[in-house]
Amino acid sequence: MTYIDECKDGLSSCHQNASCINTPGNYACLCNAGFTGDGQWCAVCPREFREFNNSCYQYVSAGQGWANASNTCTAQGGHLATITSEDEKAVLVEFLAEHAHPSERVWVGAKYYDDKWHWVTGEDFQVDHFYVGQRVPYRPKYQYMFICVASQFWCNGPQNATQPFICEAERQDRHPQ
Ligand SMILES: [Ca+2]
Repeated sequence: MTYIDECKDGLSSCHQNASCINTPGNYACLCNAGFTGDGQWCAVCPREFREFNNSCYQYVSAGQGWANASNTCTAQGGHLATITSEDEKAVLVEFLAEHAHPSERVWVGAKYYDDKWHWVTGEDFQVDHFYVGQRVPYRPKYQYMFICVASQFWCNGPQNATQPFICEAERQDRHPQ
């Protein structure tokens, strides 16, 4: 009986962030410390998301209404992006500059009700970067927040507007707060 060392012979399908462990007749892939996955895929962010300045974001260019966009993010293990610090605001500006077209309006995870804005995650709404006159819905049904990529300002619109969006997910190597 001949043993093949799939690890040594480069025959394994382990992800670049995994270690290959040779076993008789087979091999196993184990994610390295700090990464999570099944060995074929090991990352700090869930699939579909990419790491960007220590966070996990995904830019979805195929436009959807706000509610569908929100569901799409949830189905992938995240939520529409929430902006809860000046740092995160800056990170998202950078992320959008890399992915979105300047003319685009991009949904994020805030909704207006009970006379104020709420993040979909329930995080405190503290950072404020609304465009002049946009902090209160421009029209009664304009209860959904988007970012104007060119100006970086926050604006509000109706949920059926078809726009690209940003999803955010927790890093898998950290415990969610
Ligand atoms: Ca966030």
